[in-house]
Amino acid sequence: MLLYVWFLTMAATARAHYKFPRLVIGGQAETADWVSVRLTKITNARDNGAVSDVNSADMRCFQGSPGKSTATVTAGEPLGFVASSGIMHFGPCQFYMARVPEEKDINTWEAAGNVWFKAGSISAVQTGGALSGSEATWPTYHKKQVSFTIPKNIPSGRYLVRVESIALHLAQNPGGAQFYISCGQVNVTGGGTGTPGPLVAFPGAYKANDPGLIWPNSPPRTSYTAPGPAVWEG
Ligand SMILES: *[C@@H]1O[C@H](CO)[C@@H](O)[C@H](O)[C@H]1NC(C)=O
Ligand SMILES: [Cu+2]
Repeated sequence: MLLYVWFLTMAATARAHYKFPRLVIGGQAETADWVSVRLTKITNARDNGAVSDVNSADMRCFQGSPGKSTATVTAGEPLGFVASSGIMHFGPCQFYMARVPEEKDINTWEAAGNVWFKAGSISAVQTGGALSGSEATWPTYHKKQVSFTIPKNIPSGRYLVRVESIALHLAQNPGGAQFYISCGQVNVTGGGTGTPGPLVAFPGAYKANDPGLIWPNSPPRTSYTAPGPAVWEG
């Protein structure tokens, strides 16, 4: 009986997790799984698990294998990620981009150091009253895909695009937030002459006790700011 309950609990836990294996380009075309998105570690790619240590190198791309392919995208157009089995926990979804240096291979470039700027953030919506763990507060909760607009003035070229869904349901204490992460590989065309920033590092950009990584059960929160720098508006 105990074993049976344990098994049901584990199965429910596994179902509640997710991953981001493919891109949605221009609001329509979906790439195949793990082709223009770097394959994540088996804990995510097979088991749908999350990163919870903000100091881990897994905070970068949760990467298991090098990339394989690069998708062509257009500045000013939407770029999305499909959440395989849906975004099953409440919290913000954010998008970061890092320009691949000219001399580097996009499939193997590590994107270490201060190379990432925030390109999009879908965070809590204050609709009056307290914020809660509901779809009304978190627009991405239970969605099958999330997207942002590639900044119009971003210089054309090759970029890694990092999607991050921060799950706050167990984040009552530092270290409880979960990060569902993967990195797409894109060649941006039709860009401009902007200078994206500020640039931050993963790991490094977040601290376990950042207010945006803590979600007290009570009293209910009335405001929330997602962690990391401001979105570069281009
Ligand atoms: C990126 O797109 C541009 C414009 O189409 C093209 O000239 C360039 O070769 C592409 N680069 C890569 C690495 O695909
Ligand atoms: Cu989960």
